[in-house]
Formats: sequence, C-alpha cells, structure tokens
Amino acid sequence: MRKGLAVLLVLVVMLPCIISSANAWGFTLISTDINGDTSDTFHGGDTVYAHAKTVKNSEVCLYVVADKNEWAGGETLTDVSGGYETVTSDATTGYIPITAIWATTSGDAGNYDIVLDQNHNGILDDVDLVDCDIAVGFSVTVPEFATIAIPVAAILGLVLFFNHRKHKKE
Ligand SMILES: [Ca+2]
Ligand SMILES: [Ca+2]
Repeated sequence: MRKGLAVLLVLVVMLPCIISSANAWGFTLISTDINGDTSDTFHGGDTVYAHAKTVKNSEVCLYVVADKNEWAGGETLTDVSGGYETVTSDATTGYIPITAIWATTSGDAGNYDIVLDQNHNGILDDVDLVDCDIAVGFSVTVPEFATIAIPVAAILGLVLFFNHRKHKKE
C-alpha cells in the first residue's frame, strides 16, 4: 500500500514535467542518449545528448545549466559543460539534429537542466525552452565502479597495513 502511494506520488511529481516539456506551440526539448531516446539519468563519463523541436530553420543555442525549478525568465544562462552548442533546426520539420551537449566525467555528479536559447542572447526568455522547468532535467551519477572500488581499495589498504605490522613484530 505504502509502495503504491510512493509510486503515485512520483507519478504526480513527474507528470507535469512530461506535459510541460511540450509548450503551447508543440515545441519540445529533451535529454537523450546517442540514439535520440529520452534519458534523464547518466553516469559520469557518459555523453549527454539533446533533441528538440522548435521554430523551423532557426539557429539556436543549447545550454547545460545547474538544475533549477523556479525559472522566472530573465536569468542569465551559465553553461557548465564547457560551452554551449549552436545548431540549426530543420526547415521542414523544426527538429534539431540529435546533439552531443556534454561529455561528462565522474566529477560532474549532480542535477542539471537544458535550455534551448531560441533567440541566442544568453538569457532565458518566453521563446526559449527548458528541460525541465519544474523538475530535474537530467542527473549525472557517480559511476558504479568508483562506488565499489573506493571501499574495496580502503579495505585492501587496511589488510596490507596490518599484515605489514604483523610481519614487523615477528
Ligand atoms: Ca534567450
Ligand atoms: Ca529543473
């Protein structure tokens, strides 16, 4: 019962994000894998891609910014991925190419948003798109190898240390 409630809560929280990722004009912006499939969780070391549908045949900029859920408009966009990407949307469909926006490292763990700067002025405006303005856009997690390797290395170090001391006493 409790589990069901938790799942329901998660769905209620997630749902507005799914709806709002498409705005009144039917424009969308999502974080994806290399194939263009929606992905909101990446391991440090993964490359984050973005896909979007926006105004046809327009040059736009893609920013990776720190996650924020109270976007009011007028904020200066600060890219954390080593620079924003500039792409041009298709003249017929309005889709941008699936674009690599960030080659992450294990030091990049955290929550982020993507902003499509439609009028490329480096400021969030009504015409720009945010993934996601009311929830985490995507998150980068520490790779499993590091979370396992560090405690294992620590235990191994202790074992070697005590072994060394034992041999010294003998
Ligand atoms: Ca803008
Ligand atoms: Ca957000």
